[in-house]
Amino acid sequence: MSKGDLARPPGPDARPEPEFVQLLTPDGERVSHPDYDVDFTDEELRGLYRDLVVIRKLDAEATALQRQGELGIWASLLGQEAAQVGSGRALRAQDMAFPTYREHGVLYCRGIDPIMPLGLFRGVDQGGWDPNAHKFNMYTIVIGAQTLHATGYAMGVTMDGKVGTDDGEAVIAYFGDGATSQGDVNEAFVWSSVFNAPIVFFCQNNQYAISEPLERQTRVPLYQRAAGFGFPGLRVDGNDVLACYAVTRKALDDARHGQGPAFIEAYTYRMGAHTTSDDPTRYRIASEVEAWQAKDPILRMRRLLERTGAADDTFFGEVADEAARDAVQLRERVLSMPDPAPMEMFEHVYAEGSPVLAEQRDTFEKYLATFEGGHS
Ligand SMILES: Cc1ncc(C[n+]2csc(CCOP(=O)(O)OP(=O)(O)O)c2C)c(N)n1
Ligand SMILES: [Mg+2]
Repeated sequence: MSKGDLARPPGPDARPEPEFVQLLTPDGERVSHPDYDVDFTDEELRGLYRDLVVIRKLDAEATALQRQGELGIWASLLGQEAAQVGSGRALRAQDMAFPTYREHGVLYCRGIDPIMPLGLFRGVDQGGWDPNAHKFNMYTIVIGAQTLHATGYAMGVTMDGKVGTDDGEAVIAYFGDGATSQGDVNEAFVWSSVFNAPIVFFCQNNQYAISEPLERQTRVPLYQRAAGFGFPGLRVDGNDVLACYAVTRKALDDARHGQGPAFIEAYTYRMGAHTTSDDPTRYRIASEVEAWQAKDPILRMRRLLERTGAADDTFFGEVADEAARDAVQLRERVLSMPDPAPMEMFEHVYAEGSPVLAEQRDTFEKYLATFEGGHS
């Protein structure tokens, strides 16, 4: 067998549409599903549309800021807005979320000021915030690590007796398709399953782990992995905000009532680069991206609102203006972030300090002192 025989199955543009839960087609047509038919009021639909537009705009602004040298790096959510808004709006106030580095939309839906993670990407702080204050854990860059943190947290929720009622707490752990190959994630599945932890594993399958396509992570649909661990798994159209909301709400409610974990595979597509350090034209072709643009999560919501008369041009114009204003504000606030003094990076690393850190601190301090005028 030659190396060329390690053939890949067809890529995500050539594969037939997978089976998944869908409530809104790319044409903006509302379809029903026997298990997940949620009724949304016109106001709720307009609210979801607004969320999608605002986070896309904020995300685009952050990408522009990085391109202008104002952020060190940015991980864009372009294309994944529906997965994030749908699941993010499905969370109840008492639920706890564990994000990766890309969950800006979930963060926004939690009611958190979108400026919060920007200090991390600008390099002026270490991205620390109080997870309990927002019920939103810190951004986690170590692939898959947060699934174990979330599992431990969820086991703690059970031990605290906060499971089994309508106002019980549930946990959601976000991760990507690539992360499913990590040992941590598989360990999280085992632990959460055998301890019946109140956790929803929300996998945004955006088809790539940097340049590695899905075919290099799995030969079975990801959601089918759940069965082997002993909990339900399902696939949802990740570009359909209504379906993402419906399946996540149900899985969270089942978890809070003591029915244990669930795995949701949100089948979506990363329309931009992995991060601003990446050039996706090196590993994927334009026609693939174009095929997914036709399934755009925002476009289909707009079509639905137009089709049903739930919104008019005045509304669409107002939302666009609001998003633009939010983006300008975000920019102004990023530009006015003060630069920290160089030595500040050693603070808040450990609550009680550490000998290794102290040594690094001393070395760096001596190094800075070699410059004329020392440092502040
Ligand atoms: C443990 C670990 N290994 C490798 C990396 C480098 N890395 C950063 S993002 C990434 C790909 C993640 O892909 P996926 O889980 O699909 O998430 P996505 O970025 O597509 O949202 C890798 C390998 C890392 N951050 N942590
Ligand atoms: Mg991915």
